[in-house]
Amino acid sequence: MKKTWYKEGIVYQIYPRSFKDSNNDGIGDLRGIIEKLDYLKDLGISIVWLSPIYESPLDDNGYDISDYYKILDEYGTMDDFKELLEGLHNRGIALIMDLVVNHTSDEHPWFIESRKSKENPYRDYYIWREGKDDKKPNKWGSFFGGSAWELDEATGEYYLHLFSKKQPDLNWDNPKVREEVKKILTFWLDLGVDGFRCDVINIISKAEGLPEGKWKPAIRGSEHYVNGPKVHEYLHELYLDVLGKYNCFTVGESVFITPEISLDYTAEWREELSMLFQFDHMNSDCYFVKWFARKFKPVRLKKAMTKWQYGVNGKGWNTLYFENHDQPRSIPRFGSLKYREESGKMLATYLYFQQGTPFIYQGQEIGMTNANFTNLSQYRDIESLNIYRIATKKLLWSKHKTLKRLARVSRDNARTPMQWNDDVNGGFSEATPWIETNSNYSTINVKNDLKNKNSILKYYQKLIALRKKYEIIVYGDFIEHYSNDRKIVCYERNYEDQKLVLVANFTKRDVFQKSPYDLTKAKLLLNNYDDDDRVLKPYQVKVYLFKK
Ligand code: ISL
Ligand code: CA
Repeated sequence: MKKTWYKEGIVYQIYPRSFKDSNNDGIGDLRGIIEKLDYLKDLGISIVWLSPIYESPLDDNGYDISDYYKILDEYGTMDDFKELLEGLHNRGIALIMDLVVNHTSDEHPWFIESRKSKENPYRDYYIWREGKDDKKPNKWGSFFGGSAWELDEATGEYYLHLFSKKQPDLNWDNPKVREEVKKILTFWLDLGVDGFRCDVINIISKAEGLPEGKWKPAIRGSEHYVNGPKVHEYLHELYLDVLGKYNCFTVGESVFITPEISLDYTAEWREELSMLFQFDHMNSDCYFVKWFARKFKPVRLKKAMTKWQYGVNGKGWNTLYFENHDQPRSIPRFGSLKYREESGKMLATYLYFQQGTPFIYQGQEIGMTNANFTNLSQYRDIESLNIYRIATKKLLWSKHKTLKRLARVSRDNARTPMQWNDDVNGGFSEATPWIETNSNYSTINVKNDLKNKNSILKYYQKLIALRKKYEIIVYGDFIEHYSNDRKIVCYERNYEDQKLVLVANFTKRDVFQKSPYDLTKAKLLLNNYDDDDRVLKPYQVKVYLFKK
């Protein structure tokens, strides 16, 4: 397997709107990130992924871009961006940008032109269709609920939007669109960025004729664009014409995908993408989509994680993540609020000792928890607001039930301001933030965690340092033991003359430690408790190193 910097790297995702506000307007910004560069360096991460900072009307917090070459005013200027990039590079940290090119904003000049007339030169940049007998062209659904089609008055035709109606899908079959994407990539790479996180990249190619979609538990119509007919051709074209000429890396967000299919994107010889995000483990507490809840079971999480380890290791490259800006916080989800510190450390260890590139989402490293919103007015996320409307009006869920569901799964759970200290608004801003701060900032914050030597943050620093020190954590193989055990986790990694063994308790009760090896013969590398005996305390995790 080829060794590369991005396999060895540790990524930290910044959601700029909620990271740090430098000018007290309640909105995080680039200068706020610049203030925190040393924090990132001390954490030990080596790559930053910046969620979108481009000009946008913010219908979907920047995942609706109206100018790919301009920084949103609220976030700063191009000079601020250059200073940020230089500040990161000076500290040995790479930067990857979010590339959102399945769709643009409806306020992008291309779409403004496109909707003007059927003859407009930009018409074919997007996907327009006539209605069928006064109805929508087909029954495809949007990821955010409702139809994926919107009627546009000017020409009487419908345009496709797999996300909000302010996010029209680009027509990748138009070579001009692909040239525009290459121009965008080249522009940012020439500025010095080190790669891209490619938003919903496996849905850019739609089946010819846009055939009717079958109703499925997932999104209606998705069988006609998930890993669509030309997706590999288009990604390979981007690689040949642009990406392959730079020492950059790409991580593609991919929905409804299997390990086998993922290799078609990431096997090195394919020359497409470096790695993918997948969602299987995100379904360990729901069915297909998060709105259909089921109880979290550790064994489901283990099965999903292990499936990807076995399916991809040695052939492609995995990503390791539990959190991002679209997911609720992982501690209340997979761990326990009662054992916040213990389970936060255990989850990190279980995840980041597997093979793949680690992704840490801002606030995860201090064990931030869900927003606890109880009122609809507290939510900002377009998906949450849409779903609330649909659930209460169409599915006739009660308001109470819908709000309870949102409190558990809403994307806003991850978007509350970063908690820096116990000053007003957690030190994020002196002004009222665009979204409420979690009131637990007085105890859960960076300042406290830096003072306390047993904090989650200190533990993350230690874990990251270990990943940098031991190649086995990056490149070792992965073998799981006791995969059907509902309480414990145990896996090993092997590399050259070394073996790592991880044992962990995924429950709130003491359990007896199991291991296929005599652990008394190994060196204890990491432990989230002080004691090391044969009983695993609630959410205890230990990692041992053997020299063969
Ligand atoms: O968040 C989800 C469900 O709650 C996902 O279905 C999500 O919409 C999907 O993973 C795509 O996400 C990405 O593209 C969206 C954007 O809203 C997300 O923030 C982004 O991560 C549209 O650009
Ligand atoms: Ca600001």
